[in-house]
Amino acid sequence: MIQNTPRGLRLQIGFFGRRNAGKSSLLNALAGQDVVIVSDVPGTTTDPVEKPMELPPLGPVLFIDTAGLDEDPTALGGKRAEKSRRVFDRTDLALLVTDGAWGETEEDVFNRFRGRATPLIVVFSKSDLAAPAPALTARLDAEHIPHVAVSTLRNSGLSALRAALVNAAPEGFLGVRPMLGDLIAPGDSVLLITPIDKEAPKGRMILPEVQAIRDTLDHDALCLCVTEHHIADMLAQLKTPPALAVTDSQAFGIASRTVPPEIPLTSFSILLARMKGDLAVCAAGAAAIDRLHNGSRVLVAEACTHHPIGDDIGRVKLPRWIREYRKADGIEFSVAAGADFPDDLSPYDLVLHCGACTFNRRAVLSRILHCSEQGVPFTNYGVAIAHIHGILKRALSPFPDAFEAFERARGGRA
Ligand SMILES: Nc1nc2c(ncn2[C@@H]2O[C@H](COP(=O)(O)OP(=O)(O)OP(=O)(O)O)[C@@H](O)[C@H]2O)c(=O)[nH]1
Ligand code: SF4
Ligand SMILES: [Mg+2]
Repeated sequence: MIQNTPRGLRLQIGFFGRRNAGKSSLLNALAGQDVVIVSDVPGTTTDPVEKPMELPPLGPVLFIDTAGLDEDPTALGGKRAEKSRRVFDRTDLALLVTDGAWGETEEDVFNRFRGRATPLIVVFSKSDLAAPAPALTARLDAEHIPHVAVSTLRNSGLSALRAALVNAAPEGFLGVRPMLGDLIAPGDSVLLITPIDKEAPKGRMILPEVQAIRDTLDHDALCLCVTEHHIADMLAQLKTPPALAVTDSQAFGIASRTVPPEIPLTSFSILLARMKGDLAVCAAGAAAIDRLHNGSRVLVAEACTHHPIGDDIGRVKLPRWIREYRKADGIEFSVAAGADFPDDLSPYDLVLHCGACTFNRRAVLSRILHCSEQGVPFTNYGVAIAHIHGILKRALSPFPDAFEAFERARGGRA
C-alpha cells in the first residue's frame, strides 16, 4: 500500500552541494540504511540516485542524491553537475549540504531555490569536525532559511533535521487527506455510530462526526447515522451491508458486539489519528500501555484548552480504565492542555493525546516528532481505548500496516 505510493505523490527531497560535502552519508543516515556509496574520494556519486521510502512521520518521500555541483564545467564532471541541476526542477524540498564551505556552489543552490519559492534547508554536515560560521548562520536566520547541524558520524542532529523537514514540507504533502473516502467506493454505505447522551453537545454533532458525514457525501457514498442503540435495527433494514462502520470510541464495546465481524469497524478517533498524525506511531504507542506500572507517568495532552468532553475522557475515564486494565492504581496522570505541551518529556512513560480535532497535521506531527526525539511513546485516546478494551485488532482492521506496528512494538521494541 504505502510502498505503492506513486512517485508523483511522494515528497521529492533533493540533496545538493559540492563534492564530498556529505550528501550521500546524510541520505543513508536519514534512510537508516546504506542506500548510496560513500567515500572520501570527491565525485563518488556520479548520477542522481533515487530512493523511495517512508520517512516517519512525513510519510512517503523520494530522496534524490546528486553528484557534486562544483565539477569543472568543461570536463566529464560538468555533465554530471548538469544532471544534478536538472533535479532542481522536480525537487519539492531541497537540502543544501555543506561542511561549512560557502562559495559559488552554495550561493547558486541558495538562489535557485529562494527564487523558486521551493523550501530549502541548509544542512551543516560533519558537525563533529567544525561548527558553522556565525556570520553565515546569522545571514540564514535573517533570510528565514532553516539550518541544522548534523553529524552522521556521531548520529547527531538527525531528529532536528526531521523536525525541520516537517516544518518546511509544502502544505499539500502534510495537509488535507480524506478522513475515510479512500476506504469506500461511490455508492457504498457507511454506518456512523454517534451516541447522543448527556455529554453530547446540545442541538449539534461534534466535529469529527460532521467531518465523517461530509467526507462520506463528498465521496458519493450513502451516509447512515445511528446511535449505538439502533445499530441492529439499521443493519436489519439494509439490503447490502455497509462498506465501513465508524463509531465513537465510547461506544466501541457495543458497536463491536453488534456490527458483524465481516464489516470493517473503526472509530472516529482512529480515523483522525490517521488523517491528522501517524496511525502506525499511535498503534505502536498503545503497546506501551502494557508496560505501565505503579509509579509510571502518563502525560494526557489535549490540543485545545477547554472541552468538557475531552476532560471527561482524558482526565477521568482513560486514567480509570488504564489503572484498572493494568491493575495499578499508582499510575500517575498529568494533563497538558493547549499550548502547554512540555519541552521536556523525560518524566513520562507515555504521551496520551486527544483526537486533536482543532489541530492540523503539521502540528500533530511536530508533537509526534518531539516525542520520538525523546524516546517517549505516543498514542491517542481512540487507539488507547481500543487497545485496553481488547478491540484494537478490529479497529485497525482497515489499516494492517498500523496493526503490524503495534505487534512489533508489543514484541519488545518501544
Ligand atoms: N567526520 C565526518 N565525516 C563525514 C560525515 N559525513 C560524511 N563524512 C565523510 O565525508 C566524506 C564524503 O562523504 P559522502 O557522503 O560520500 O559525500 P558526498 O557529498 O556524497 O560526496 P560526492 O558523492 O563525492 O559528491 C566521506 O569520507 C564520509 O565518511 C560526518 O558527519 N563526520
Ligand atoms: S482538540 Fe482535543 S481536547 Fe479539543 S475538542 Fe478536539 S479532541 Fe477534544
Ligand atoms: Mg555522494
